Amino acid sequence: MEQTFFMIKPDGTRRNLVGEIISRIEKKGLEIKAMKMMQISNRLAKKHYAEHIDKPFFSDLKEFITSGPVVAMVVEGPGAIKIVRRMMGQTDPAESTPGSIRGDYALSIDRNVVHGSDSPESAEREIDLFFSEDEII
Ligand code: RTP
Ligand code: MG
Repeated sequence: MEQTFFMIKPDGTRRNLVGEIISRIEKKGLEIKAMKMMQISNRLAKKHYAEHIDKPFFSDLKEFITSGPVVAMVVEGPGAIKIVRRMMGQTDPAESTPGSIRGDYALSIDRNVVHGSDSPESAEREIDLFFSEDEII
């Protein structure tokens, strides 16, 4: 069994897409092992998006991801990391197939509704950043 970190971003909570998105995860057969609604601090944003800290879009990304509540999850299933990434669609919603979360609910790259870990290393790092061991069922 593989675990991934999955998050509904502030635009998703603001637009009341939480139920819709969680429903897709559940219907796919993936298991939610941990979940919380929280507001990301500047400090956590820098850690979570450390790989992008020197990119030109970083300050906008940090501003956005800290702008409202997110719903953070640990999602488990066989091949969960790749499966969740495929369910999300491409980073740029304009490139995302209809039927994917971003393909169905997003219009722009800087408001793309969800995050999912992109590799086993990211999954381990991100789960550890957002959850303590006793929060994971
Ligand atoms: P995420 O980490 O949020 O799940 O998104 P991702 O893996 O699909 O994309 P990533 O390359 O990790 O980028 C993180 C977020 O930064 C914003 N971004 N903007 N303007 C741009 O060229 C650009 N590139 C990336 C996006 O909001 C992306 O989700
Ligand atoms: Mg990423």
